[in-house]
Amino acid sequence: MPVKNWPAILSLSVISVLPAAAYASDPANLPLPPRGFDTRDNNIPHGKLDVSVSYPTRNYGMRKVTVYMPPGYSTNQKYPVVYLHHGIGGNEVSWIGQGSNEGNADNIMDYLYSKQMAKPMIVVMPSGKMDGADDFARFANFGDVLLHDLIPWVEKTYSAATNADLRAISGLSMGGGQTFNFGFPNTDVFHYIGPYSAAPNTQKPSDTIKDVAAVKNNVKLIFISCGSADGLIGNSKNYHDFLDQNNVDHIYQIEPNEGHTKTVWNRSFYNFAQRIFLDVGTTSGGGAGGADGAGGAGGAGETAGNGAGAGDGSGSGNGGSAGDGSGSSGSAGDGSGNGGGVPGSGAVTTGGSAVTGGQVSSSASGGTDEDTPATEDSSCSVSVPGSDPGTPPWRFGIHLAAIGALLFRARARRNRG
Ligand code: FER
Repeated sequence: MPVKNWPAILSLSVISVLPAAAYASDPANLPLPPRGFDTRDNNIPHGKLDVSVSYPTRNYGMRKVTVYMPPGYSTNQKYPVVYLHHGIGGNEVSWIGQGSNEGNADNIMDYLYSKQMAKPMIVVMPSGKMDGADDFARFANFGDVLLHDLIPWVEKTYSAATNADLRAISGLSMGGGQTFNFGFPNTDVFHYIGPYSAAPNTQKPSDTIKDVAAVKNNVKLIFISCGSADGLIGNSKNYHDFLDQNNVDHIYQIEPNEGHTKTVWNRSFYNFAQRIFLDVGTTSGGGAGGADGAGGAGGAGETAGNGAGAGDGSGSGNGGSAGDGSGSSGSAGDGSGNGGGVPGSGAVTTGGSAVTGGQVSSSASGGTDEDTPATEDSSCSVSVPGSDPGTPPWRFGIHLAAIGALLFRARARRNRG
């Protein structure tokens, strides 16, 4: 194996020293997001929103969807897509803080990009309730629409990647139920599954997971979250237990003392979005920009060539090569940083294997932007072998590039002196 894959080697070697999960796994206990992660910040770039646009369905006429495109969205590249579902009283604007106001996915994505904590992705927020006899049927009937109307329309209308390595499904409450119900039977369509505070529409694990091996082989991240005080937690716990019993890696994130609240949903989307699409290749893999003289760390062979410069900003590296098909973190940049932020130009690849009833207050209850508890805390225990929720593997490359830059400059100074 050529040495240029050192970021991948390092991230794998770091991961391999993590203790294997002891089943049954514990909750992940992820740290709280920093203050302001879900509020609009006028000092950072914003993605573009297509709010409440219509798309055709075969059986329900025109239906509504809101689409978030990342800052710098360009049709020169294909983006991964996360399909993000609302709760019982929601619609296509609930996840952008309007209507029933269940979350702030747009602000959270803006925040994550501003910190270089997420891969550029399109966030598709459909109205996920079709016609039907009752709410269970209305939410269930969206499954067929998602697979056969919405996804094809998104992939035709936006610069969206079209393979399962680059598709995620997520959602809150009734949308969390949809995430379980549509995600697990379709592991050839979605390789990341993130249900939050799943509602009683959630089908039994034994009904949605008929093929445990397919889940293990296909799904790169299962992220289940719920408030510890949510009367609906049993729906999530059932899956946690089933997955543990079948030795299927997953993150089980319990938000302490939270009920069925927007606080849980925003934190959950923040945690999920930064852990998806990390190790897969697609078009134009761009490396992280290089530290001075050290060359850019390789990109994960991902979509955007938007490598931000590590180090002192004078270096660029020349972008990572595209993912190598084996799920590595991409190869290193080529040294000799010079110029600024040159996007990589990797070829198209698909990355490889994975690392990796009660009462409810109201679907719109819970924290507002203002009362979202803030501040960091450093406790973070890991329940997922092969995946470190604290630091996405590709970020090690950036650290290494910075270290390389320091060494390079120290040597240059010695040579001069
Ligand atoms: C229920 C409790 C909660 C239920 C649905 C919900 C249909 C959904 C809540 C939400 O989506 O926020 O008994 O039955």
